[in-house]
Amino acid sequence: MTSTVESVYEEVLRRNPGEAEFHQAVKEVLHSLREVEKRHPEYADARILSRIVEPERQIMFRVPWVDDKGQVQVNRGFRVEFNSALGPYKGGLRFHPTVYLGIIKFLGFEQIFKNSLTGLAMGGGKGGSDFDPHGKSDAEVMRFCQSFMTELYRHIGENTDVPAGDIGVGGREIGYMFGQYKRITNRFDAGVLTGKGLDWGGSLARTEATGYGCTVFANEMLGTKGESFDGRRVVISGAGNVAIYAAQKVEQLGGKVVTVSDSSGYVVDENGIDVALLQQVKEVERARLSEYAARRDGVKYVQGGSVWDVNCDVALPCATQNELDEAAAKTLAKNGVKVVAEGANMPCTEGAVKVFREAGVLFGPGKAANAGGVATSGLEMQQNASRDSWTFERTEEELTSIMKNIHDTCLATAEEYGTPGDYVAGANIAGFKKVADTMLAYGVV
Ligand code: NDP
Ligand code: 2IT
Repeated sequence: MTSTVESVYEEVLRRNPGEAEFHQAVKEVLHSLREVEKRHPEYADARILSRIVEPERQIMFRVPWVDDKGQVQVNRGFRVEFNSALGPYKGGLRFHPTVYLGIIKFLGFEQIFKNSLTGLAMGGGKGGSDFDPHGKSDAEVMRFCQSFMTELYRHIGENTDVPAGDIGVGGREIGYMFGQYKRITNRFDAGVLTGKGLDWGGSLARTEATGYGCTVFANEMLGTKGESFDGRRVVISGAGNVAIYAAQKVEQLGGKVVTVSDSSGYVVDENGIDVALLQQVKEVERARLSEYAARRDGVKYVQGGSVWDVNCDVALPCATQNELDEAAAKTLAKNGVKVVAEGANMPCTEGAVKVFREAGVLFGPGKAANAGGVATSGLEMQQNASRDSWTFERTEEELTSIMKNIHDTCLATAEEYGTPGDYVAGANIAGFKKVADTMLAYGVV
């Protein structure tokens, strides 16, 4: 029996009911693979598509912890080990109240192709919890992280599965989890987690990597039109790790970032976002974005609303999935946006991507444009394995070269498969082919 794109998608819907985000991610990838399927019947014979949409392993577990009032709380933990053809499972942990299996599976599925595109030896995985770090004390976050790792530790390892951060998981959480892992195992296995602090095995430029990489990718996209960020007006959503460092790099490249946002609203700063103040408010004080507006003259704070109403040349969605819908895409296109590059994972809906395509707006999908974070995690693993630490400059240079390479690979692959300029097709096909060829080499496992 051979598998076709249609029948595999139907099977995914049937076997994974209610997991809308996972369906969406699978649909997009499968759609890009029609031409590949025609040219490579060997994939269908080995049922590569049916195998690649099925996680190798899914772990779900109870995470009990005690809050500051002495009350017992119970959250749910996840780790989906999706595909280890190219290397140990690799991908972040997300702590957010909206987390359920469908979110972790969409993220883990995307991660397979993203990690493949980096050219580094990393498989795909993702994990997290429906724990909400907002408003929790450091002590509560620590107790939660310790309980989470007390279960997770038995499933991970530098050659098995290497988690990192994502929404709600940054340096503080990685520290608590690494400390607990070290205590339980009595091993200083630096390579078991990435995103570590600089004194205990972390890599310079990992904090900046996703945002910097996304901006570099967008700059390459602008380059295909003979343009650059210089003098460009940029709208960024989100105010977390990815958004902050995307803004910093845009500024370095001569662009002006006029917005950032969070789940409560957005700011418009016509003088250009003050990244140092943003870091102080978000990273040091862990305050809301409204606090940024309160401390800076001439800044408009819009409660609720859509950041995509603000006109710009370049839009970088850096908050969360499906934050930019068809209506927002139409507004952006009407206002003359030239380039959209996804810093977040799947922030643009299927309808939004269609609008960009039809309007001739260049669109860089997350699995290509935000691959700088996991790529630099790969560089952190290299440094850990060789007990070395590189300079910021060397690490950033490697990151930049990986991002340019991904950009060029997307375009070359899109051209080869008959969809010139289509970064979505290019990223999906190039990411997929390496994994598929490796799965063929391994036989049916
Ligand atoms: P952070 O937790 O640092 O920041 C997340 C930001 O997005 C916050 O401003 C948050 O606002 C906002 N946000 C989160 N959920 C929602 C929501 N449901 N609605 C509106 N706003 C929301 O996360 P990161 O910056 O690390 O991650 C942002 C995106 O980038 C995610 O899609 C992540 O998967 C992706 N990504 C991250 C990488 C990394 O290395 N960190 C690598 C590649 C991709 P609020 O505080 O109000 O919740
Ligand atoms: O979505 C992502 O690529 C990440 N959250 C980073 C994963 C990693 O292992 O660094």
